[in-house]
Amino acid sequence: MKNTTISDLKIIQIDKIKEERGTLSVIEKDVVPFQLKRVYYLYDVPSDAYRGGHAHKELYQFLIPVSGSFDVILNDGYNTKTITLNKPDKGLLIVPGIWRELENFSSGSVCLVLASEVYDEDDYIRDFELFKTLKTT
Ligand code: T46
Repeated sequence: MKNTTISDLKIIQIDKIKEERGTLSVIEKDVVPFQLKRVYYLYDVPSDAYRGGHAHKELYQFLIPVSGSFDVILNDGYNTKTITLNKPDKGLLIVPGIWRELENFSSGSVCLVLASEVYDEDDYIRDFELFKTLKTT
């Protein structure tokens, strides 16, 4: 398990072109520190639902609240931090080795995720006690 901490997480400003006819945001290849291999998005999430509840061994992800808002609770085995994502021009880079939980989704919210790898269930750690043990021993 990577020896990463909460301080390795980053809020990244996404360029935007604001005009009277609306705003366009763009993410080019140097904005995130990985090569994109997958995009997925969460939507129609009930306000009382809980997503995540795992860590990744190798995966980097960039989460963008393209609509609405939600909270991301992050844990590195020692410390916890909650970040509210609510601006479509600000995304959160989550490095490997960080436990994440997503909750408090606003009505109609959409979480777009750029990921560094294709889907691989073997990259997940879904047991928090195991995660803590791997991070702290
Ligand atoms: C993360 C948070 C933010 C696939 O088949 N392909 C995929 O690319 C993904 C992401 C999921 N799935 C399947 C696996 C499960 O049967 O979709 C189902 C739901 O996946 P999961 O329970 O992992 O969904 P979340 O929202 O709890 O977690 C997802 C990502 O898995 C995770 O990496 O950080 O969104």
